[in-house]
Amino acid sequence: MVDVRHHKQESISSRVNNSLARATVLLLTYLSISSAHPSNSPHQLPTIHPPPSAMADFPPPQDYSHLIIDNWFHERGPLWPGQSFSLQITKILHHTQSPYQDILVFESAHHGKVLVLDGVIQCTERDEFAYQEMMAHIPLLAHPNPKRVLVVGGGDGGVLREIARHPGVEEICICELDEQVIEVSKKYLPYMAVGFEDPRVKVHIMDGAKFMKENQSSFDVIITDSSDPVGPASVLFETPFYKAMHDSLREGGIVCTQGECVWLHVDLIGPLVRAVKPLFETVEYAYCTIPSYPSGQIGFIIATKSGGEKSGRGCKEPVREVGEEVLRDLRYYTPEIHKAAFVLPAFAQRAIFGDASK
Ligand code: SPD
Repeated sequence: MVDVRHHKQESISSRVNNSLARATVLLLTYLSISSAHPSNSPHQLPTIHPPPSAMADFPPPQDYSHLIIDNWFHERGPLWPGQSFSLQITKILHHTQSPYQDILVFESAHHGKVLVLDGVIQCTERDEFAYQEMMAHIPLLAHPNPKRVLVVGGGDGGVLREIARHPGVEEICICELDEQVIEVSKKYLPYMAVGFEDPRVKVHIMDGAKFMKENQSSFDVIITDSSDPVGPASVLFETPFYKAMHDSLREGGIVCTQGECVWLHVDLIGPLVRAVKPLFETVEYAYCTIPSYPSGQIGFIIATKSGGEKSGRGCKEPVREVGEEVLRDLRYYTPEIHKAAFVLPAFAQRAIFGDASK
């Protein structure tokens, strides 16, 4: 006899899988078509744009104006059900939809300027340094000699600003899909977009996975500064993307990716860490506190490729000293907080690594 309940569940899940597969095919088809045109900035390589026919296939972005009520922005979303963080708006500086997403910049009453993409806070002037410093300095200082660094996403420039503090880094590539995020950040958020001014920075307006495929065994550190796994960014939280990062690393290379929040997302983080473990020599998780992200915390998945002089050591301790003049300018990262960031509360340690003692 056919178990109707099981059959029904199966057909629902196969429908979901089919639509996910269709969406992925659409996205990949879209991302794989590109053409080059020159850029105006002296520091940028020629930028690469999809042709208009491909743009037509991309799902139109939604308008998130409904999150603004009586001069307050309310961050409501499916990844933090039943809770909402709100900021008082004193002035809306920019609100448009790019071909990819809704882009909002506003001046807030107590958090300075705020960048919001598809209704989700990406950075506030008051606390952005916590995330950007940790995301950049943990992998860079866990690597003995990083020369080539890739940033995937990160169009506001904040992570670039932090990487640029490292004199030993020779080249910093950034792959950002949405050129408008870069333009808007340069106009309204110069304290982060200053990162684009470093002459070592090369900008590629294209899909990170495609870029990595074309640049195998090329980078010492790859940082994926993405938004959350809803819509186009969801592929960045899947194993094929980690495989692409692994293959684009040099021996002993390190990846550091936006790893969501243990209070809200251990059910996403645990399976992802376990899924990518066979690809890398070490896979670890660190976090920082940051009041304007959901539940006040965000983490990083940090993984190393085998080989290199520090093989097998993982990233829990810095292997180089950062100069006094650099440390003086940092507001969150210290060598002590580098180590402390990997110490997880018991529930998170168990859920992600299955062991509370480490
Ligand atoms: N929940 C929001 C997570 C946003 C992470 N990316 C922020 C980009 C800052 N450069």
